[in-house]
Amino acid sequence: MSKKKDVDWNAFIKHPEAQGVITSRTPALLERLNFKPDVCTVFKHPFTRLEPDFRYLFQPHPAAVQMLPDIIGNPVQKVTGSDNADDDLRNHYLAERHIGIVFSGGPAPGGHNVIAGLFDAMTAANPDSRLYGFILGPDGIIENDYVEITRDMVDSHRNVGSFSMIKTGRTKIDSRIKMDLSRQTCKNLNLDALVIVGGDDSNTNAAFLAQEFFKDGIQVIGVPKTIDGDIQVRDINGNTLCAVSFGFHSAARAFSRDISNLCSDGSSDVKYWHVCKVMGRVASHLGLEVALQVHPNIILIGEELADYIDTARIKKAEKEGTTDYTAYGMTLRNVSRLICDGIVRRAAVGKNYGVIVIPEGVLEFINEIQLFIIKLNTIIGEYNQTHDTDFHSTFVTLDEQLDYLRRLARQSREGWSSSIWNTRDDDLFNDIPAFFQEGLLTERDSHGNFQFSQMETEKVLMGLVKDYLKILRERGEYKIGIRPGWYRKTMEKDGLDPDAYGPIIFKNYGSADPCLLVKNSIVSVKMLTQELQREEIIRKNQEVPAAILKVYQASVPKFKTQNHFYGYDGRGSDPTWFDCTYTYNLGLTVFSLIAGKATGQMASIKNLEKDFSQWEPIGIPIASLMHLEERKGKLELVLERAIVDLESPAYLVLKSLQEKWLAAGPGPDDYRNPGPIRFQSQDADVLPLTLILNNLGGSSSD
Ligand code: FBP
Repeated sequence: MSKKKDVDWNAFIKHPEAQGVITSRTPALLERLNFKPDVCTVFKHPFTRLEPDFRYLFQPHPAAVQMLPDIIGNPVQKVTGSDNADDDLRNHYLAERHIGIVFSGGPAPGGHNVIAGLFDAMTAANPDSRLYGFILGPDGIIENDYVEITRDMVDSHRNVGSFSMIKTGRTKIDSRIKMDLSRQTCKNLNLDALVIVGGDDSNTNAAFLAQEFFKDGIQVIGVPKTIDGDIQVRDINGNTLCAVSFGFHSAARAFSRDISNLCSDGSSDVKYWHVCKVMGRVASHLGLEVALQVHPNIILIGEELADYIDTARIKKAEKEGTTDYTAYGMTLRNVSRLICDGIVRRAAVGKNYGVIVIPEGVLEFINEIQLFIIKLNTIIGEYNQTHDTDFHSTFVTLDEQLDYLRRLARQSREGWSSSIWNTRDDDLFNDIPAFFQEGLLTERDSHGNFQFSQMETEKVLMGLVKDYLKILRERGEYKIGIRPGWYRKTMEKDGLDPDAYGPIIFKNYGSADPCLLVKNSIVSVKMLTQELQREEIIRKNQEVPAAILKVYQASVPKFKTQNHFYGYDGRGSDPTWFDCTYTYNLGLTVFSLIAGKATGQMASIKNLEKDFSQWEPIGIPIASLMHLEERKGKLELVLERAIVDLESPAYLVLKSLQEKWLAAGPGPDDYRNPGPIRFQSQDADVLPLTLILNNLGGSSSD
């Protein structure tokens, strides 16, 4: 046996070439760190001022007027550049400041650039100013856990994705004690302002904190973050003040890149349907953007499902003098039929593969599921409010939870309580698979939101799809189309006359159809044999010729799926040019709002959907954007989320191209490859496609 040589591993590690390839400071990272986003024209001036812009009007909710009296009157504030400053502006603008910043909710690409923009602006105004980052989200404020953000920290995170510099969390500052602890932290740090970078719930929190800290003189500014893209602000006249939250574009591009790779793989190996669940709690904005980027064969848009009206059912009910409520909105079964239709049509032209995009929030738009979600939110919320312990600690297993629901149903049946859970709910709930029940009963987040990303939506839908495809196969309606040339070659190779067998086996033999379809009545080898014998092309007891068997086997579809979930990967992606530039300018806007003495405002950039030269930094009054929504079983004042507008150009374009993307015809698929995430501003599709298309419709700002 040969003796092993002693190897000096350290020599390898120290080798300059090894050092070059194992360093975490890759060329791509260095390029990002050195990238300098463009700044809006106003920021090229030494000072900025705020000018109230009364052209934009809102209709504040009475509850907001009552609960947020000190910030409800805020107007939209326009940030303007100024070369000169009077003493008052100079003193205030250049003052030494202490500012705290926190990330709240899910990560979104671009967050670090908000910090970078704010840091650069505040230290340019006064190098002694300090920026504190609260660790792990709002918990950091409550627990006084923070870090002072230094230039080195900023420089090593410029244009880089994730929220890793100070981390994030989902805690809601929603009780007197949490408010008091937060105030204490802000006072300890002598904060002039607190910046909350978050989604709808976090900006809701920002409004309540702005109200709470108003008398203390601590300003609170929100920043619109969420990959979901559901923070979009228009005034009552439809003027767009915030076209989309940051992070949306980068996440959509990250998902699109991966899904486009699946399109390439799928159309090469032609044996799988790739089922892609795409993040986005509730609204389908991400699904819509991804579909425009990639052109998948099938895409569901939740908002469209809720809008569906079954006219045939309505007419039938009218004739019978009744009302059929199930005719409004799609059921899970309807949706699965829709998917099957696409699969069967593609199979008929020989394409037994494809890509389906399912937004994670579609369940919210499916009648029967939405009802369960609302009822269970209420039951869990009520339980948590009236007991010392919470629902999920008391009822740990699914059986215990089902048992509790059963008790509620019994109580309501026997009339001892007016529980919203009745016997019918219980029966329907018991009909759904256990993993789905578990998903619907899963713990709500701290804001009372249903956690769609924990649901195996695609598994539920595809389960129904598989069941229905089986029925269609048994009925002979789901077949793979056979290419006529291949059929002819296969037969002739075995010395058989294709024209003699063709009319017996196929229902469209001799037609101009691109593919031959085996007759519906032939759904097994036995039936194929009987048909050939009946037509006397083979004798009784004679076996089916091998070539015919081969053709028949090729027409029998095997439905195989691969499920994928695109969510957390996109949240951690590096930002696109759009998000790098958007967020850096948001950071600069935050400083201008603080220097301009604003509070209860959300930093925003107007005209995002237009050329960069037209981008305009503004502050939007958060309190005016709030409405009442069901949370944890109660109505709460929260920032309104935007869902997909079914009249928007982006949606209408998708609608008109869906048939083309299904590609249930002889030609090739219409897949689109958007390429990798880059930050070159000259790319044609440098903005989200949804924004580009919606801008064509003139639905944006003046
Ligand atoms: P934010 O609204 O906080 O930005 O989070 C959005 C999101 O990424 C959703 O798309 C998704 O449903 C959810 O967070 C997942 O949350 P969690 O991180 O708790 O699993």
